[in-house]
Amino acid sequence: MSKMSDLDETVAAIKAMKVRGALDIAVTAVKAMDRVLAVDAKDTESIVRKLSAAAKKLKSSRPTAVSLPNAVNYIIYLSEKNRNLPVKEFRRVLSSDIKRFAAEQEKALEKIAGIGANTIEDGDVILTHCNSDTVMQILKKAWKDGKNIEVVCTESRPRYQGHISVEELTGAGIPTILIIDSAVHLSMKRLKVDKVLVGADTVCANGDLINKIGTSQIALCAKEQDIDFIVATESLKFSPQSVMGSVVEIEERDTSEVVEKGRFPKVRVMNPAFDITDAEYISMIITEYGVIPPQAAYHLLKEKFGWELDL
Ligand code: RUB
Repeated sequence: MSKMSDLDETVAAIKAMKVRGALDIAVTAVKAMDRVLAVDAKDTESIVRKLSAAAKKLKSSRPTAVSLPNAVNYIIYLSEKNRNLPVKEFRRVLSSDIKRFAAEQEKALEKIAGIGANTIEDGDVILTHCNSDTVMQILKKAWKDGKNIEVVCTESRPRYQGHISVEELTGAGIPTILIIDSAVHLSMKRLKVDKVLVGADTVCANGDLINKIGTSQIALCAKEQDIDFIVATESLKFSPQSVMGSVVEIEERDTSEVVEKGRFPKVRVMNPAFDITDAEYISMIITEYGVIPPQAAYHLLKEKFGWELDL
């Protein structure tokens, strides 16, 4: 069997969720593009073509988190802008732009951790779903700032990303409670949850949130119990495509993640990986630019993605 290329390995790792979480997926993808720059090529045009083919493959690896196309399209935009440069110069400029872009995402995460920690109060009980690096950074920062918090993690079936959150939080010394996904409503009451804090795969122009399956049910429970439902996300996860009317594709994953193949031969098994939470259930969105209401998503998009939107 022939050895997989570096790019194919990255695509396979994202598909298999060895690399997961919207931000990590985006940063891993642009780093793979940086390595494409180094492959043999006689002129700039052939690298531009290779980058564009790589972008297509990377974007097809997982369909829902918009951070992936946003990041990859940005690198393609830069490559188009610089395509008249001699090959050596093109490589140098693009590679440093990619590194700058990846570093900016790290900085955005750090900034959000600081802003997010300010929204947390001493004694808060916070419920989170799945595993968002952005949420983890906020919780760890709040804890480090001396806020005595307790975190409730859902399992997040079928892939149990909640276990990753539990490991991270307990590793930082934060008191943590693990619940099954269907115990959210009961636990909110029993554990006196003060806030829900989740990450994002995509934020649409109308402020709707797309995140791990089950998020929208948690938002409904929070609304019913008058608990703040807060989203933490880098601006990279806002969708310019949604401004142009596109609907975000919800990933359907293999049903073997839910039940072994052939167990219920006459049953249609479904495995949607994400769902949509209506903007009206969201109290605020924490971004690296500060805390905004979901209704401000369109303005942030125009500001941030002007280069792509051409509006
Ligand atoms: C992960 C998920 C996370 C967001 C945000 O889904 O829904 O909440 O991606 O994560 P999956 P982050 O496990 O299917 O990738 O803040 O790390 O970008």
